[in-house]
Amino acid sequence: MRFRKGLYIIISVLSTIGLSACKQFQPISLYDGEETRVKEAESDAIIYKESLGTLWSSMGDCGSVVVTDEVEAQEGNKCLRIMWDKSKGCEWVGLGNSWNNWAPTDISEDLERKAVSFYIRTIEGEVGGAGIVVALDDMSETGAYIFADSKKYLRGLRISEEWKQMVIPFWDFPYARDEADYYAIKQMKFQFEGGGRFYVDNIEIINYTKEDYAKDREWVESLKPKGEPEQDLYTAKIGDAVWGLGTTMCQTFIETSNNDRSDVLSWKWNANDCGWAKWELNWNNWDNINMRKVDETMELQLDVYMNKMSTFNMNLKDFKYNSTSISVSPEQHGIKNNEWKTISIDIGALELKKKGFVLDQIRGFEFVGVGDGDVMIDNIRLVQKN
Ligand SMILES: [Ca+2]
Ligand SMILES: [Ca+2]
Repeated sequence: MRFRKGLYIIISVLSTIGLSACKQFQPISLYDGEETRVKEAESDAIIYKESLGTLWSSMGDCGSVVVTDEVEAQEGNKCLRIMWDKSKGCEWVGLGNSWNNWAPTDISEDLERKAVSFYIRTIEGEVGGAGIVVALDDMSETGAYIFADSKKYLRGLRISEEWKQMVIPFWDFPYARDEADYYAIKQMKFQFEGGGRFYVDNIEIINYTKEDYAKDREWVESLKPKGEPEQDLYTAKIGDAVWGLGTTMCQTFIETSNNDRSDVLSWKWNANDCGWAKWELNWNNWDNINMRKVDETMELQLDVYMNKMSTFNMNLKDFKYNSTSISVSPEQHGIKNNEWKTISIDIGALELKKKGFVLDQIRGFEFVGVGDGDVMIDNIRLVQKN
């Protein structure tokens, strides 16, 4: 153990040095240097780099995993070509490898500072995501499984023929739910779902903090052109995107955190004797919001947590005095007390065009409390329906 600790310090120091030489969004590489001591660290971090080594795959008649140099690798000369079609009747398809010579690895202290990272590109064309579930398996073969959701983990908007990095933080794996023992992790696995044709390179464990994650998501956000169909209305740092923050006779509306989330909107109101339990959200600096590409294939989603059963309305408005109201209530959306729930509102059903909305001059949502209520709201977004 003492040796490992020492080694870790060496790695940390070298990583820090390495980092300053890298571009901001490059992963911290543990093995760039020529020093042999650094090379020893490979077993701590690498799942796939150039050759298969102990990487195993189980694809049956449903696909293949091969090392190839038929395209330019993300790093080095070779990458993996992975093709699968689970509908051909395989119960399980996937691959796996240890990053620590199959010894039990205690990641309990790394939960908030490491991540699984890999690079991915399509063989041809562009897709929104890949059916890859990443698992961290413990010594009893119980794994914590998480979907490699492009919307959360891809450093980019879509998977294309360009290499893009997918980074899945250790802290997001559901160890408790899946009863996986993070004191004794044996290997990382990919489980493939649906169908896919991708190249993958540099699967490894990298240093990665919540600050890194926040920066990555902010950067991805900046890639989104205005007027795109998918829009984030609120995830964190509400800033000037709302009016109505603070405490009045009718309500207390603040940005706060609760046990398992930071940066959520907390809203308590009593509109029984008072007509001003409301706030308004504009996610384009109080300028025109372009919803031209937001059509019936899309839905509005928000995460809602009710400290007590509450009903409120969301009035969508444009700058031309058009308005339409959406009601949110426990009965309509199956919301239970003290539990986060993602609710979806069908945009098509709002019939914005029919109502004469000027779709590139949207003002935003006005939230209006009914009776009295106490809710938290997070992750308001416009997304394609599944
Ligand atoms: Ca490679
Ligand atoms: Ca949030």
